[in-house]
Amino acid sequence: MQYDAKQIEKKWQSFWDENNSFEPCEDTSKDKKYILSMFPYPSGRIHMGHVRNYCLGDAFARHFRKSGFNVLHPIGWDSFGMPAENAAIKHKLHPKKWTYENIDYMRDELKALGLSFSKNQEFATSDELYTKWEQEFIIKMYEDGLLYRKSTTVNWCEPCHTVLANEQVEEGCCWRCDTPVEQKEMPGYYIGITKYAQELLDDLKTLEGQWPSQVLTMQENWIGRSEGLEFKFELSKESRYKLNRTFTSYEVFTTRPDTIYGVSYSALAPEHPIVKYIVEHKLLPDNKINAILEMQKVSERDRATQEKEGLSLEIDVMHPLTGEKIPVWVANFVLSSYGGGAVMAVPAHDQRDFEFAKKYDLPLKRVILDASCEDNEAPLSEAFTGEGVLVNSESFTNLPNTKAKKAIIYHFEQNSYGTKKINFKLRDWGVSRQRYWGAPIPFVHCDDCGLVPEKIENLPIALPEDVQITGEGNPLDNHATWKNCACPKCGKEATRETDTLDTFVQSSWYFLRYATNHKKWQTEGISKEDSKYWMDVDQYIGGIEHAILHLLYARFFTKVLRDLGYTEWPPSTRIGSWTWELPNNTR
Ligand code: ANZ
Ligand code: ZN
Repeated sequence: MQYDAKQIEKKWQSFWDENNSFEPCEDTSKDKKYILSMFPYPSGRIHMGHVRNYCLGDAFARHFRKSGFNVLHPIGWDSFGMPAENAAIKHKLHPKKWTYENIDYMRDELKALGLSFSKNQEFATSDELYTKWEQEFIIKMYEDGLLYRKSTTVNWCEPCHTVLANEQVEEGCCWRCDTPVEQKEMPGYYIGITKYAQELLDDLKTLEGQWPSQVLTMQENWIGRSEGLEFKFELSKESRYKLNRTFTSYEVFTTRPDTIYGVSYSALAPEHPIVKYIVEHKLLPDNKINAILEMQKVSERDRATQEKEGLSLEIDVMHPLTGEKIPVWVANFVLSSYGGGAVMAVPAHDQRDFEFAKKYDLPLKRVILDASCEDNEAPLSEAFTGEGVLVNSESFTNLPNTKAKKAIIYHFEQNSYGTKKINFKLRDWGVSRQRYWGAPIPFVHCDDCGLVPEKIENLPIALPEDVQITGEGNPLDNHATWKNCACPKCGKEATRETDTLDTFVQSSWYFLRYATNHKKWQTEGISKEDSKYWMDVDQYIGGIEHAILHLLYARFFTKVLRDLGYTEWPPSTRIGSWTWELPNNTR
């Protein structure tokens, strides 16, 4: 006998279709399994990566259905984003048409594979109802102080008149027109994920044995908690005078207070306010000012791979303990957005500081001795970063450096010179995109009232359909009738925000949309009852490329929606498990 795939499979696929064979049941007394495969971007056609991923999920779903569980195995579409706009530019197709036609095509492809997805729970993130809820969350976050607007440097392409994501910058040039990308100050919206940094870190422990350990490590490093000392460097009298008394001091953060007596210079980021002031007021010779301007042009990302570079700012600060004068430099390896954007440099014990000091002939002061080394007098060929005993450190001399760390922090605190400080690498999440095909950020700019959130009853703020997409500028910005509106607060003429949300926002809560019965969703949004029953996800299947951002944002949104009162299922942060059995939700 021959297996006639075309005929037999079609027959059963139709049977499943007609009988709604893969819908979860509403009986919440049954044990459940929520099997989730990362939803696809509707790029046009299913590829082998999709097949692999969705077959894995399907095997789980079918196994648990046969074992008597109530199984939620949904599919949907992560349907906002750049490729739809690129298709619009290239093929002159409307992004919406392109997207929804792709969805129809790909849905049929998935069906032909025999995958057992729920039909009723399907949705696309560009559906207006999904946008409506997302905009409401954004407004609530704003009211809670979790979402805010601020100016930062972004990649800017002048000919295209647009902001570029890091991924759209190729060797320093615009991916579209090949013009060198500039760094430009622009306002944008940020979500305060750093407020949840500690909780996001702590909860990784609850995922041990469930998520792959390398994913946990990657998240831990990304959150990047460091403990150390924060203190102020006081500018010398002459330097204050030189800076027209605009500055008296600046903050630095160090994880190595035990090396405080080894400081031989201090370095500021090229964007540090003092550096900016010096440039603005031309307080250095032209060649130095120009060199600083050049440094500022390079993005922080590119600086990481550049050779260490800097110059003396011709000012100095006082050592907080010895009162000795310390020269201040600007250096390209100092990040502007971390720990005050300034460092105390200890070339003998920090490799970056070492390389910089060698290059510019700055002094080296050794303050920690290597117990395992015979000759501590020999010149260092690289920084000594190991443990050891303090020397040349006044009353702290002879202390083991781990003890000295604590003792020195204590000494700073006692004398109000500084405080113990915990820093995170994690940065607030910039969610603004100057693009058309995304969820509009629901705010209005009013000359009198400033930034005003849209009224909840006016949501969703849907995208206008009649737009010209050329790749230049933001189509929403050029759409007068959409952009001009009434201020929700005072009613006067105002303008709509034209930025749209990063597509990662949509993928941060889609699992909660699925976990609500589709009928309830139409009227209620996320159902507390349903989400309590279905969450957590019992098995999540997807690519390792999402190990950091997506999984972190998803954990974060889960906490935020809980704190905003949209869900009340156990406040666990687990959205996935890589084992068969889930332990009880405990926190
Ligand atoms: C002096 C020192 C001596 C340091 C030493 C290290 C070793 P984490 O938090 O682990 O990344 N640092 C502080 N702010 C910085 C910035 N904005 N840009 C670049 N580097 C910065 O590391 C914190 C350490 O990184 C801090 O401790 C500081 O250098 C540097 F033997 O201070 B350390
Ligand atoms: Zn107003």
